[in-house]
Amino acid sequence: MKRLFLGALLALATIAAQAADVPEYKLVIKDHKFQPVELKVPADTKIKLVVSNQDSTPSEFESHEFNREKIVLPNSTVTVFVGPLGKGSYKFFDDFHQDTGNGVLIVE
Ligand SMILES: [Cu+2]
Repeated sequence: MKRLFLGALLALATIAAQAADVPEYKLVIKDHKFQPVELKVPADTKIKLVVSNQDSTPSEFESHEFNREKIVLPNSTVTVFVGPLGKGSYKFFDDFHQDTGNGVLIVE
């Protein structure tokens, strides 16, 4: 019984450690624009993008270049895992506000 508990605890600790290893980056959507417009992230590394929409209208975080698409409801936050990506620039946009909502991941 005790051994089983210890095993479960170790498994949980391992999961927590793996999650903590993924570097986290924040993007804010405000007035249908991304802040920052250019986000620098490390090459060859899986990253966690936390996208917060501070507007009162829904947005859709999207990128053809790193192949992600996720709706961000008003005053809500979503998590998007990206990469690992090679060095370069990868555009992303707000599919619902393409005239203003544009940004780029600078992978270096
Ligand atoms: Cu879309």
